[in-house]
Formats: sequence, structure tokens, C-alpha cells
Amino acid sequence: MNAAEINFDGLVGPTHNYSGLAVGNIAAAENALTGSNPREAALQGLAKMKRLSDLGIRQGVLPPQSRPAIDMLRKVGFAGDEISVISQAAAAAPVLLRACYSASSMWVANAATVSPGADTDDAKVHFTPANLPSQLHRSIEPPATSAILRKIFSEERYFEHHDPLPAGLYFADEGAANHMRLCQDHADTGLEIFVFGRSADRTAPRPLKFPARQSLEACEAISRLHKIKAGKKLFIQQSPAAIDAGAFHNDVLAVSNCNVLLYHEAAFDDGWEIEEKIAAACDYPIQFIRATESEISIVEAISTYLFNSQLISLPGGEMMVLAPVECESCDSARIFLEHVVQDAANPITRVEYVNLRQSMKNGGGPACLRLRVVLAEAEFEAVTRMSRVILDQPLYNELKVWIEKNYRERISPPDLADPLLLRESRTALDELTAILSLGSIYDFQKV
Ligand code: SUG
Repeated sequence: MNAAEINFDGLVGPTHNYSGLAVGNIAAAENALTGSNPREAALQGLAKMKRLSDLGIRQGVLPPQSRPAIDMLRKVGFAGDEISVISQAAAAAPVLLRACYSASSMWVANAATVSPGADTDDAKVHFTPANLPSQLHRSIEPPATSAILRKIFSEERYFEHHDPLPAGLYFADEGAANHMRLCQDHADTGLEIFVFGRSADRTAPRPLKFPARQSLEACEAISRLHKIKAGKKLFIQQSPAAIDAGAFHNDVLAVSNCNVLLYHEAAFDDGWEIEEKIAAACDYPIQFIRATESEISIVEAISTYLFNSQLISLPGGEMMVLAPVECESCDSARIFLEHVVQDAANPITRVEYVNLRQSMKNGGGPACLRLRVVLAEAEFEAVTRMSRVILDQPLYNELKVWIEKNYRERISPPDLADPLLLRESRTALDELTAILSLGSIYDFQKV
């Protein structure tokens, strides 16, 4: 069967800001309450999509969620018209208001876990939106994520949508950021690797400083719901020390593509032993590219987001690393990547650097901004029949004009109390649904 991996990138929303909300995310904490540049952020994200599309790789677009989340404010007792809800919250609960304004849905690696049809017993593509209970601002996302995914991947004969797992930390799930897939070719049945930070077993190791965002129980539940083929799943624990060092998701220290796993030696609780486990579960050779602490320290790996690069198959069969520009200016990261490219034993032949500084300042690198969906040709066509979310030159041009017209150049923390921002965001998103032929997906469009 012919199938290809499509990166669906989250468009940065009009309220992109730095509120220091994400516990355990060092970049977000360091940039808390500084001014942001939503227009630049959205253009940087769009430029990344365009670059990959220009390389001949299919690229999708996912719309941002509508913010501020007025519903959330109403649920906790703020009443009256929308403008009055915002001004009351600004006065009485500024932290909550900031959470309701977060554009965090841009990091769609946390939108859902996706299993391609080649991996599942019923040959359908399975989606489970992440419930994201560990951070308040992210816990608001699941219902809209679910609605957006159901709309884009709507043909029931191909796509199976599950509800987010029950809310609460027992089933804490952060989606694809803690999920990897190894295979010979994207079209083949793969080994799905679910990476968790903690489990209900109280004797198991846990981080001491920062929350472990993904639970083993969530991984197990998703693997059951997705009907992963027998022998084709593995559960691996993140190193608690790595979480405490700031690796709040697995994709901060590891990235896979086809038969390649690129990771930092400090990423997993079992250290290198994961290589044996993984190799034993695959009947084809896996290329492990492991960075040692002496090549790049875990501190630099986290500050540069080296392992949050995208590892991409190019149309010619070789692979490319799309790394954040922060890696180019860090000697150890750049030299490590140069060695990877020079080493003929692996299929990686080139590195490109991408400027995503606006997202990076909130702890979101290239891989955070994309959700990988492997689609067979008929499934891909089903997506293109329903909406216009695959990037081509005309869509790129329209999105660029749309961002330039609708996004503020700058947002400072006090601007979140500005009622005009609500109106501007809605105008922008209303126009976006028309551009992407998505119909009415936002609650504000339904009233
Ligand atoms: O959940 N940052 C996000 C970054 C998500 C990165 N995703 C992956 N690693 N896949 C988070 O920590 C910061 C928002 C703020 O503080 O304003 C934030 O939510």
C-alpha cells in the first residue's frame, strides 16, 4: 500500500503570548510576562510549513483554537456579557485569564496520538485527542481539538476518533509528543513506542521537581483503543532526572523517523537498554543515533531543542534534520549534527535550521508544532475532499496575507484585558475557516 507521512502544523493563534504557565518548561518560565509578537510567530510557523512543502513533502495546516476561552471563565463564576467576563477576570483572577488566553493549541504534537492504518487491527487510522490535565491552560484544549480532527478526518470508513481519556492525572495524556513510531517505510506496520513519565505504581521512579505529564496508564489505554497489532507496541519510561532537567515531553530529548531513533543518552530511565528492547521488537535493523553527555550536555540539549528537530524523509529517500536556529549558534549542537550528517552509516544527509524563536521562547520547537499523520492515498484524498488544509502556493499566499492583516505585531501582558483582542481574534478565525473550507468549527460561529 502506498502511504506517506504528512506533517500537520498548528497555526499560531492571534493571542500568542508569554504567560509562564507551563510548569517544568524552562523556556516558558524564563520568558514569563515578556512581550510577544503574534504576527512574527505565525509567519515563522508558516515559513516552516512552506519550506517543507517546497521540499516536496506533503504539509497540512491545523487551525488554532479560539481564545480567550470565555466558557472556562463562565464555568468558574464570571458572569455577564463577554467583555464584562474578561474585565472581571482581569481584576480578580489574572493568572486564570492568562491561561484562558494561551495560544498553546499551536503545539499540535500535543493535540492527539495518531496510529496509522498499517498499525491497527481494523486498518483504520485512529485518533485520540490528548486530555492534557497537567497544565490548566492546556486542559482547555481537548473538546475543540476533537471537533477539529473529526472535521478534517471525517470519513468513517477510514478514520476512527476516540474521546479524550477521562480527565485527571491517572490517565494524563500529552499526545504524540510522547509517542514514537519505528518502521521500515511509513507505509509498513510500525512499532509504536509509548513513552511515559510516571505510573500508578507508587514504587516506580518519579521526578521530584517537575510534573511527569504522561502516565503509563494513558499509554496502555490508547494502545488498546487504537487496536495496535499484537507485538507492535512498547512502553518506555522517560528518565525522571531528564524531566527534572526540563524535558517535560519525550520529544524534547528524542525523535524517530522510519528506522532511525535520534536521542540523548539521558532521555530514558533504562538508558541505552531501550536499544535492545526496541531491536528485539523489530525484524529489521534500527539505526540508533545516541548523543552522549560529553557530546552535548542535557542542559544544552534542552536549551537548544536539538532533539525537538524534525527528522524527515525526503522524496529521494534520504533524511533531513530540520533543527531550530538555536542549534546553529551552539557549538556542541551544531558539531553533533555535522557528525550525524557526515556519518555514512545513517540515512541523514542534511541539516537545515529554522527560525521559530517566537514559539521556542515558550518551549515549542519544530517537532512540537507538528502532528504526524501517515495516510494511504485514499485516506489522503478523503482529507482533501472535506477541506482545504494541505499547503500549496495559493493557500500559503492567502494565509500570509491573512496573518499580516489580522495579527497584532505585539502583545504585552496588560493587553490581555483589552476587549478588542477578543473581537480581533474572532474576526481572524472566522476568516480562516473560510480560507480552509472548514465550515463552522468554533463555538462562537454556532451562536
Ligand atoms: O505545554 N508551552 C507548551 C510547549 C509545548 C511543547 N510541545 C512539545 N514538546 N511537544 C507546554 O509546555 C507555554 C505557555 C505559556 O507559558 O504561556 C506552553 O504551554
